[in-house]
Amino acid sequence: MWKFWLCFGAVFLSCSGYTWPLPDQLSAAQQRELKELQQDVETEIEELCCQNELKRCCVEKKKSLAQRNMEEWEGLIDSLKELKSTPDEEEAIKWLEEYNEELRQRNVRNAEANWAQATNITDENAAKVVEVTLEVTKWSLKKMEEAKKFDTSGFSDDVKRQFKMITTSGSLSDEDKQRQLAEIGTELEKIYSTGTVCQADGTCLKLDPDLEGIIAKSRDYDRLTWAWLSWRDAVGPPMKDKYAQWVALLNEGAQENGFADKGVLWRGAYEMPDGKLEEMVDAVWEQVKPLYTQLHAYVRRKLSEKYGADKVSTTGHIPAHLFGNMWAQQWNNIYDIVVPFPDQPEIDVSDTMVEQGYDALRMFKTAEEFFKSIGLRPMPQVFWDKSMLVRPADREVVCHASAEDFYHDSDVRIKMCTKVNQEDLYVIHHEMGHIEYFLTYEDQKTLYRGGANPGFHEAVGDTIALSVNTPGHLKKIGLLQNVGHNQDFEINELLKMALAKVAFLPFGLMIDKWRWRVFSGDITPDNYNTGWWNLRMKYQGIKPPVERTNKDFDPGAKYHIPSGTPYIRYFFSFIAQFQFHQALCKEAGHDGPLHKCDIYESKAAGTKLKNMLSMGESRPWPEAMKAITGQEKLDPSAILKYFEPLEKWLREQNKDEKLGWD
Ligand code: KAF
Ligand code: ZN
Repeated sequence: MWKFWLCFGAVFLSCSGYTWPLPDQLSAAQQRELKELQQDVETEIEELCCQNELKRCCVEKKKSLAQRNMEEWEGLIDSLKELKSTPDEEEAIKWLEEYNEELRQRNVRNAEANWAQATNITDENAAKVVEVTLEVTKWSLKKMEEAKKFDTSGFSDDVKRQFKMITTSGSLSDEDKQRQLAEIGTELEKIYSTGTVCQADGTCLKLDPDLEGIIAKSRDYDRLTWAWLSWRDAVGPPMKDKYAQWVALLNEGAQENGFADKGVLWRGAYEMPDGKLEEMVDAVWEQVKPLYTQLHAYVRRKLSEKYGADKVSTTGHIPAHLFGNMWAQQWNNIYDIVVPFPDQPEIDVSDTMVEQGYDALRMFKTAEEFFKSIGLRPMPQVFWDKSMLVRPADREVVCHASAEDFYHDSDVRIKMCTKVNQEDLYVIHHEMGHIEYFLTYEDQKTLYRGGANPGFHEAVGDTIALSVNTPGHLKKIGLLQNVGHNQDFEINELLKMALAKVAFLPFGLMIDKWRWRVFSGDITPDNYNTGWWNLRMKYQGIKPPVERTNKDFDPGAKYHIPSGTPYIRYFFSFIAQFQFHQALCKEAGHDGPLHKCDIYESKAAGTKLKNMLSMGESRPWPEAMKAITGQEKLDPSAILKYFEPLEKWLREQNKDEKLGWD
């Protein structure tokens, strides 16, 4: 009834053709389960024998493995036969199969419409996005009603999970309101993406690369104030009323479906009882706050020395426009101002990249090479054919980077306005992490083609970039010539990392604290801006460089607000990526300090990562966390360990400083 070919000697070695019995009296789900087991066994056999050992002894090994697995296999079939699902569940499974296929086809169209608009902003393309969104809503509502007719109480966990996903919705029932919501969404994003600032001499500047470039490079206090303020004045006020309408409609949809507000639904992605997510991130923040406070005090002192004590007090909030980043979310662009040991070898590679003639394509190839080196997939041809890697000259586009899954034939793409510098090399790794996740879970059911939670999706590329950005690795790929081997160099290295990672944490936390309160009605449209700045001041210890009022709408100047993208995922990611990094480094056999680890070429680390990625969204995130780190919790001990030497150094530097900003 079954047969398998074994490896016969080195020359005629063949690993395929391992055929297993699949009894047809089993349900579709059971057959699928068996097929999955079969695949696992085959992979194991291939890895054990045929890839590694082209030797005769492989035959014996394979025989015994096959024998053992056949016993397990037959046992499994017997137990499944006894456990036959009920006719109801059979029907539900069949319904789900059709659902997943139709969902996939709709996702294809949805992705195409979004892509067309994001890479060519026109009224026509916007109208198409609205139409497709309305179709999707209509279809999901219909399917939700059908799904509710099943009594899922006796179904298996996997079937229940899918039904829960299908029936959790925040859609409005009224079609006019659905349309209004979709239209406001595209308008807000358009205001942001097409926003420009014109100067007295008639030249007009875009956010990317012009205004962001000024904030990153200029060291002129007034010029910085001008760029900071102009961007906010250009896009904030035109958005404010629309944003309030948008919030009201989202809340109405949530409430129609039995939720208190849209924030509850957003937090639902983490599958924790409401309130627990905020509790978890607050607890994590409390643990990393002492490190942030040290970094803040050190940077504040340096900025005060640079711009004068009249501009930057050494005891209070820091003006928000001096961090080299439009939103003060990452501070690495002012590394030159705060560098602890300027005489140590340079660690920023932006200039070298330009000198070596890097362009966007070469940067993407560099990133791809790393992913391949640990055994992840190369970018498919369609990726190179269809991605948008630089800003096109002839049309308006959404320049904020993104990765898109088109749900067929490994069609995956990145859209980005790449500039040749180290920051964008990092963003490329970030985006390619999304792509690797897409490719690794592409065989999952459509409903499960997502991250274990949204934070996992954000953490993949960043985890890889933690290796790439080590001076050791940058030297390996020829971007650094000299690497110091002393404590001063290490402090420089860790400080640069902290400017990107630690500085981000309170920003990553406050954005959705603001939105959760906006959704709950705690912060009303009259207080949008005050509420925003209260959180910026409290968590980040920064303040607006000029007085702001509630006519301003500074939240709108950050992409994720007009685009309606939840943000707590990034806070989660910035903690989790250090946990992942630590686990993968262990797998790669790294020993020594965590910040020196580079998992380049470690197939063991790659396999560990791949196993987690392949789960997609099929299980609650703590299980995925366990698969990669061995424990289930979001845990800041890895990031704290990583920065331990820096924290010690900062404490010493700050011993005479007043810490904090109240
Ligand atoms: C992350 C890393 C470094 C710095 C800063 C961050 C946070 C954040 C920021 O403020 O810039 N980073 C991004 O926004 C990167 C873009 C993205 O990859 O996260 C992108 C955002 C996006 C764009 C359009 C629609 C929705 C979200 N996310 C994705 O492309 C994405 C998200 C989930 C699954 C697949 C792709
Ligand atoms: Zn991302």
